[in-house]
Amino acid sequence: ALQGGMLYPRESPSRERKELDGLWSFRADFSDNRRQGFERQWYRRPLRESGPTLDMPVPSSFNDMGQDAQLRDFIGWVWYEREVALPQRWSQDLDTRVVLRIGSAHYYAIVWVNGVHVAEHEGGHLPFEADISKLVKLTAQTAAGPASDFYTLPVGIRTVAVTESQFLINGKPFYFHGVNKHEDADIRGKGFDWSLLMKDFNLLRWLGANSFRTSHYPYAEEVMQLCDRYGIVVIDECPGVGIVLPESYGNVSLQHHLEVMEELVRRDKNHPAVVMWSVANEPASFLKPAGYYFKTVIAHTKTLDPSRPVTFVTNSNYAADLGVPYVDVICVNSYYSWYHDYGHLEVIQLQLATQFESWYRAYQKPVIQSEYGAETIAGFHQDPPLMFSEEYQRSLLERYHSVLDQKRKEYVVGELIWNFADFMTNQTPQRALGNKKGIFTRQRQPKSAAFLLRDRYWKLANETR
Ligand code: BDP
Repeated sequence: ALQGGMLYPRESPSRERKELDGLWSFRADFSDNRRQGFERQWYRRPLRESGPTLDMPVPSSFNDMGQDAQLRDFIGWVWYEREVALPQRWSQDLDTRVVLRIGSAHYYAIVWVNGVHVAEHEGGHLPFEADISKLVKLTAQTAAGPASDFYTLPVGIRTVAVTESQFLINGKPFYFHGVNKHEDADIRGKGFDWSLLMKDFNLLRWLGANSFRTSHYPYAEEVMQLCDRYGIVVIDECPGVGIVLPESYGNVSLQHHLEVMEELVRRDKNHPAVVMWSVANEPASFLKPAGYYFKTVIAHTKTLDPSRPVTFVTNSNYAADLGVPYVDVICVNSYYSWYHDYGHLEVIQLQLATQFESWYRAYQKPVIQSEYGAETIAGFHQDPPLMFSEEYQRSLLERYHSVLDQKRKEYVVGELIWNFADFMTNQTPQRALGNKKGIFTRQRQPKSAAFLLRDRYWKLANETR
């Protein structure tokens, strides 16, 4: 049986390799006998035509990807499908051998290419392969003629506008109920990972979030692509965080900032998910040169992209902020009863209402609560609430929400929790193994505030539907 070997696929001057890892379409066969897929021949047409499919990263554990217990516990046939565009010479050059290799598939695997059965393998772990040269050359004869250059770009069309008190998407008032994220996880840090990304998107869906801010830097392009597909609205932030020293406002920084905005707009302008640019987070916008600086960066960004509003995220005092006159939407971060008045949850409502009223009175522009939150160590419980306990985070959120509920009837157009998940930071006395303001842990398990937010976001989603 050991005819020929099975070399590990290595590239060489005579061999090319095409990686098929990434997002696949997926469907578990939940039918009673688990055999509906075979009976209805799901392999003959695109899987999505058979019924509802999920996006599933390969390689990954499908059981662990979502928030659905039925799939978490599922054992039985599952179907994976992926469309592949082959380099033209693979399908046209008659001497080129094309081999499909599966590194490992648990446990019994059947493989079809264009509806044709090409391989079957029992026992996971070990590789198996199929020569599909004939098949792909046959398909090539029947397909698109000679190609010069092909590129596909999924697009979506929508409008964005801002009035004195509203954020409009397609002419309809939009309320941001979402999160601030980070590209961060155990071990991989910011390293891109499909499994992590899918898990995060499944959590966003579970939460009922409709938006996030890419705090505090542009995220991987794959993230933006998923936002387009899943209808998650994005405030796209550049890495302008920490503009706090007077030197940061010099000409060299300014020129660089303009260049970075050019790069960001160039990369992300075709994403319908992006509805606003953020040019900075928490700069010292009360310093004298901040006025000219933000006027210039914002004006430049608007020339690059006249179709989207521009903002930066402030934590300065409304009366002292020299940059906010130039933004379209006021994004304010505040940490009442966390970085001030420690433990005094009862001051939040008054302070928050005053915050909103002051900004609105001064500028008559829509306002977003772009950060709020509390450090919370999962599993710490205290009642009455104490700082760092899950009860404190809940309580703080509830108090913010009561004010948001009044003001969103007027001019507040969004709320983004700080943060989606716990993340690593440098060491300071404020941080217990990193920033713990996540509503999920760094391992993506919910703290009790996540359930509170979930109820709220789904209510908000249903209200605006
Ligand atoms: C805000 C910053 C954010 C921090 C957060 C915090 O914008 O990056 O992580 O405070 O301290 O000021 O948790």
